[in-house]
Amino acid sequence: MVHAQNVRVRTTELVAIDERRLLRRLNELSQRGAAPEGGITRLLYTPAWVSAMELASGWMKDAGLLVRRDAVGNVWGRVEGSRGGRAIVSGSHVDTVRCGGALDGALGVVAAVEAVTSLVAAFGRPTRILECVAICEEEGSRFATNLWGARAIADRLEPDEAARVRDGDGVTLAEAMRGVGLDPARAAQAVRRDIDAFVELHVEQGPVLDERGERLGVVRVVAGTAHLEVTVRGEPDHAGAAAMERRHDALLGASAMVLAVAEAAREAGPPAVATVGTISVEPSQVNVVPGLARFTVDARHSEERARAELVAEITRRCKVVARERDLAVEVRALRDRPAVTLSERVGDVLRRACLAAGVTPRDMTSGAGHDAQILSVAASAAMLFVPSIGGRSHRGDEATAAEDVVLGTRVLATALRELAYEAPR
Ligand code: HGY
Ligand code: MN
Ligand code: MN
Repeated sequence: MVHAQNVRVRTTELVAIDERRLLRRLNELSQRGAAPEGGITRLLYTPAWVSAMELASGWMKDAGLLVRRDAVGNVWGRVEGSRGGRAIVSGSHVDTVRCGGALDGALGVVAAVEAVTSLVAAFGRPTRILECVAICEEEGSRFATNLWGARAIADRLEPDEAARVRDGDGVTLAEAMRGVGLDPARAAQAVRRDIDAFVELHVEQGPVLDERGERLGVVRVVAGTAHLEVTVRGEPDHAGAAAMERRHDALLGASAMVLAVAEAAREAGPPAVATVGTISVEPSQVNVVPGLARFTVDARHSEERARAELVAEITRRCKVVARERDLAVEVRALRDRPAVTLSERVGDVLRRACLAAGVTPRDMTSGAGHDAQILSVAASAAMLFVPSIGGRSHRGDEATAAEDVVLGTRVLATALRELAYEAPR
């Protein structure tokens, strides 16, 4: 159990952590879901995910925290504060993209556990409730939805979402929940209305810090993300008998649209980005002209009006291509995650902690989406970035220098100390 003494905590020096334990645990976690084809694939409610969650809850128990699994599978480690009140929380997501890296999400989970563990060991009981959380899912890698864990905490689940969304094998989210002992009917009970601040340590996943030789960033804005599904209908035809000029080839049309999507983002200029990450054709047979093609678009911008214009322009260009090629096209919105401005108050706590480390942090915009983006509706949310070497992420060779992993964790712990160990009045 946590000791009850209140240590006077006024210093601004950087909190010490167990660096070897931190790096060892990151490595242990990376073994959960190591994919034979390289990288890490840790998908929601799969055995690799269960194993990772058991690892994280074991670490929290070893620290003497109160550990519980909520109604969607987020795992919380809590130490009660001497003054109670709203909680100070740190964490990130446990799941990964397919063949992803060892740090996206995982760093924020392991660092939060290390920070809380080290704070309690050094300073005893905090004045505020202090929690670390391993969030169950953020990426949308298995099911046709994403940010499931954070949206459950923030009371942003869609009606009957668990019964409706399926994975590639047709398994519903609800069935998968039952498979790991969760009751989908209780998913809404994961909501938290008592969080004051949420702080997430995350790798930048872009090249800005690394290229400038800088070590820490504080995120001001997380870009908004629109996911679209574009369905192109033409006519299947015989690959040998149908003359080229007679065809209504859905895949040729979709291919022209895919190029148009990238052109629209390029012409909009940074930070606009648009990505076609999936495409499928029907009947998908070597000797049949595709009658149908379907692809997804991920379109992002840090300003909401500009993002709406980007989505509108992408839609317009797809319709122009369809008209020119005598095809039918349908553009359907799959999900929309608005851009958010994170908490200035908690961001300043992070900035002070960076200065305690002798580092002036760069103010940044995150092109990547994050749990903090969702949790910013339920708490004052802030994010700290450490460099991604070469800006690489969402790939097996994602990497951050060990000394930056350690620095980021110590700065996180220092910020949590200011938030949770208020100097006695
Ligand atoms: O898509 C994203 O930005 C996040 O990695 N899920
Ligand atoms: Mn990611
Ligand atoms: Mn992430």
